[in-house]
Amino acid sequence: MNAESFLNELNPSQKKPETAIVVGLITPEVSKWYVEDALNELELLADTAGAKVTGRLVQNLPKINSATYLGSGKIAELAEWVEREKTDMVIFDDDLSPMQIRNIERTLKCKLVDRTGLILDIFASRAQSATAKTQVELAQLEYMRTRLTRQWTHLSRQKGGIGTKGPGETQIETDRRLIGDRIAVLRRKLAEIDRQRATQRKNREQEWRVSLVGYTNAGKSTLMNTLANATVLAENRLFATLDSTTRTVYLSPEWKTLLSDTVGFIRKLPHKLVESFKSTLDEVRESDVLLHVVDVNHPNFEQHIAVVNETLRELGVTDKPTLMVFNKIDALEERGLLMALREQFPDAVMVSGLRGIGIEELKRRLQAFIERDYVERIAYFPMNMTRAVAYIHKSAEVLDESYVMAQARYAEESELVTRVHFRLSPKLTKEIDGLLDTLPEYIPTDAPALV
Ligand SMILES: Nc1nc2c(ncn2[C@@H]2O[C@H](COP(=O)(O)OP(=O)(O)OP(=O)(O)O)[C@@H](O)[C@H]2O)c(=O)[nH]1
Ligand SMILES: [Mg+2]
Repeated sequence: MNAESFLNELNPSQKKPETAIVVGLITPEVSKWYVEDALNELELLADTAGAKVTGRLVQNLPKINSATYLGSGKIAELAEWVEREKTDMVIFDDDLSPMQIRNIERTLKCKLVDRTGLILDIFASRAQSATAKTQVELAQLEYMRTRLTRQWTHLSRQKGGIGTKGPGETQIETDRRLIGDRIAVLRRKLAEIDRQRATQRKNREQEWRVSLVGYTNAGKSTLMNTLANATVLAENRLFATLDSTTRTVYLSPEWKTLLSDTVGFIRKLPHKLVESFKSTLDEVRESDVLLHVVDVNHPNFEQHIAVVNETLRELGVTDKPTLMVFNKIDALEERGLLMALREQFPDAVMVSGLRGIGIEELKRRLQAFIERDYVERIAYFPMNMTRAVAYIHKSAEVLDESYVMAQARYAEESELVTRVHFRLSPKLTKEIDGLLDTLPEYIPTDAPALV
């Protein structure tokens, strides 16, 4: 063992980061700009995973090479580069097929990583709670299994087909079975978590539930902290948040909602990962309103908005009332930009979660957004039902209350009753209408009220 590796063993944090080259492809469907931006993001992902990007390689091809991803000449060039600089790994912006991996491995003498593998790695190192860990492990195994399966079919064909099992195949079959067993265990665990969460959510059915959604690093957790006075981890790294956290937020002294922060989205987020995170993302699926947080300083924020909408669609969240929240306006270089944004996106609320700018406006807009769905009722209560009237005061917003003369159906004379005009959340209509159904049916008479 040389001195350097000895020191590394002693103090792993001193370890030199692994070096990486990131690789992307421009094709007629994927523009140069898109690839540049995707690679910037891939670098950020690599950095989050603890690797240091030392180079970038982009090729322009009419289509992805199904055997080697890049053209074979480019692969040879890359191999030389890796050799010369002693690069530890090459990270591909697209997911590689098992065949591509095998072919590239023949030429490139270093670790090969693709975008999904990288994202899964980050998720695995960031998962804290038991739920997040289970979800990530499931996604990792699903990712591995598809690769094994394809490789296995390939091997079985290579080795002469039906009935002739080579030792390699047996091993892979065993692996597949073990992975399959483990996946089944994890799925059962997650189903149990789902059940528990569903019960918890049922207890909160009558409360307004708002979820923060958005691209990773948009500032969701920071905004959560500002709105709810919370201390959720927020940092300048991708996927700082993997679990959902729920806090109470007062939009005004008498107006309470439950706000949830959750995992951020990214382009090409692996399907399996989205699926595995179902328990966490149920929070989003079952909330009443979404706050879609956007980092307007990002040069590609509009594309980020599209990716988030696409991911939501994938999750089956399509018609949720959504308020766009344009964040980090404090960092906009010119005031003119803010004006332009306001003009282009008149419905978005402009805030800075970090500096607390626009937060009151956001609360007001959110409240108005929720109140749009409120329903109005007018009810007449007999004088002895003071508790019912008090209950209306407690659970709804009373717009007007007065004493009037009214006649109950089949009654001989009119009597003095309390007339209450109120607004209530659609979540309470069933309960309140149930209460109103127990009241006598009154018809107001024109006789003036006595009081
Ligand atoms: N300048 C500025 N920076 C902000 C603002 N809001 C958040 N940030 C920074 O942006 C980075 C990401 O913030 P987070 O709140 O962790 O973002 P997130 O959306 O929760 O990210 P993930 O959990 O990783 O998806 C942090 O470095 C924040 O300090 C803001 O209003 N202005
Ligand atoms: Mg976060």
